[in-house]
Amino acid sequence: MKKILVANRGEIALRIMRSAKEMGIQTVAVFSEADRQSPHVFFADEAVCIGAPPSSQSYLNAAKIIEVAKALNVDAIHPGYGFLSENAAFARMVAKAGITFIGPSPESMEIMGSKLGAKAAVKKYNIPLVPGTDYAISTVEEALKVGKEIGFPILIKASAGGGGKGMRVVESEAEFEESLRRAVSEAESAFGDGSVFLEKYFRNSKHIEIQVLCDNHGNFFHLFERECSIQRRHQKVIEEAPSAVLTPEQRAEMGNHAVNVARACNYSGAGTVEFIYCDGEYYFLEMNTRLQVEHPVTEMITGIDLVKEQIRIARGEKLSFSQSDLSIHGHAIEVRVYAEDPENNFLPDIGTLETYDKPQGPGIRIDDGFRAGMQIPIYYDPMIAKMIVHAQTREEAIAKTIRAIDEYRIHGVKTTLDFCRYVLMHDNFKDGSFHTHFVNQYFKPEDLNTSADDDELRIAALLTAYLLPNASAKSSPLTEQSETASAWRINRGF
Ligand code: MV4
Repeated sequence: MKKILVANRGEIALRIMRSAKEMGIQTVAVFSEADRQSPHVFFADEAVCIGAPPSSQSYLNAAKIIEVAKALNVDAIHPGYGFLSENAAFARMVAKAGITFIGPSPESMEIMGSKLGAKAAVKKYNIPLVPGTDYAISTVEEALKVGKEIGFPILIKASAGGGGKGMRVVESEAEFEESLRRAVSEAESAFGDGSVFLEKYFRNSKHIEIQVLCDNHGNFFHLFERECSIQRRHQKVIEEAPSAVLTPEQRAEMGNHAVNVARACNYSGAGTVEFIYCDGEYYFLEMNTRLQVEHPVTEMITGIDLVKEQIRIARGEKLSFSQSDLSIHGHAIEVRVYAEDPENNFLPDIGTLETYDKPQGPGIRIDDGFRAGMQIPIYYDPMIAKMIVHAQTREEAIAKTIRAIDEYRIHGVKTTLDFCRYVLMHDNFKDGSFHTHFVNQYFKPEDLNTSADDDELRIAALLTAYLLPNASAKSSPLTEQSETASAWRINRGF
């Protein structure tokens, strides 16, 4: 494997290319017209523009990407996450072109792409499943019968859904008919497959997922868990490893179950098995057949470079370690820095990154795909960066993450940094008792106390400097506006 094309953009494209380069492998970037100035384009050995900014005309254009790969004599394609990463048809096209797809087989992707297919595949292993149906429900009569058995609330899920898409909560019998009809018709139009099934709805649950790595020589290993409950609208914002609530016994059990889920679909490569955790019990939900956004927290606690392992597995190599070689070192937290306004319902806040200064120091890793002066394009996910912090204990990791958030300087767009600080300082985050509804349950925009805009803060900083010349060791507020402004914000008791 001498040359890899990365069919992705932004931080993940760069992150994949870095590992490839360290392995002595050449890299090819593809990019849309909106990403001409992106770091991944400059980092790659070769880069090709594949189309207009909308994903459908660039990063989702499978035929174009394969055409570029063939023209440049590429040996393998890494899809990253999102875009074509879980598209079995794309994986087949890649193989047909004589190119290695860095990921699982199309068959594994298809089994896990169907939630009912996944339940059927894991049946022969004793994996805890959520009480509910392992078959598609088509009539209200069937649904009501199941409803009586498992009790309300019930969650209707689309078999072809996943990641929160195609779900509907039913609170009572009276709502069932209407909800079922809507769920089927939504699933039909969104996925072209109207199959839905029922599950007992666990209202206060945690989302815990297990990282697996599997080679093509019969090795199926797990790399412990990630706790991903802090999310809004099914978009995670803070993840950590390990979870604050699992016992060592549960960790080992869940790891075994995850490995069996991987076995059930003859998995190859890096994958993630999702569980729901409620009152000390856990149940298998679904498997994601790709590298996940939050994979770095696992890398930090295990010392394993997941992308390098993906590449080695795709080259046909055996994993060089065994399950007993793996252990957890310290604690890692990832905060996602989105160009979004937490005070305005987390609406994307696009614009130019006027200031972009990253925090530094031991245990801090920033995976990003932007430089100061760049525009955040409107066409894609508005994630600016992932900041991953590693320390000896959970408490130290939280304190270090807060310190690093305070050090991050971003101006020009609103970000989720202040929101992440709010979460990290919350008692329910500190004691580990938070659930997937943390944001809806606790967060109010007023909690951020950042309503003063930059101009107000600059004026306040000037006044502070004039009235209290010795209040701060900072230099002139005219040249250090942002520093002084935020120091003032902190002095204000924030
Ligand atoms: C659930 C659940 C509660 N009970 N299933 C969301 C993502 C997908 N992987 C499965 N998800 C869930 N499945 C049962 N039986 C809770 C979630 C869930 C969730 C649900 C509503 C609103 C926000 C949520 C966030 C994470 C997980």
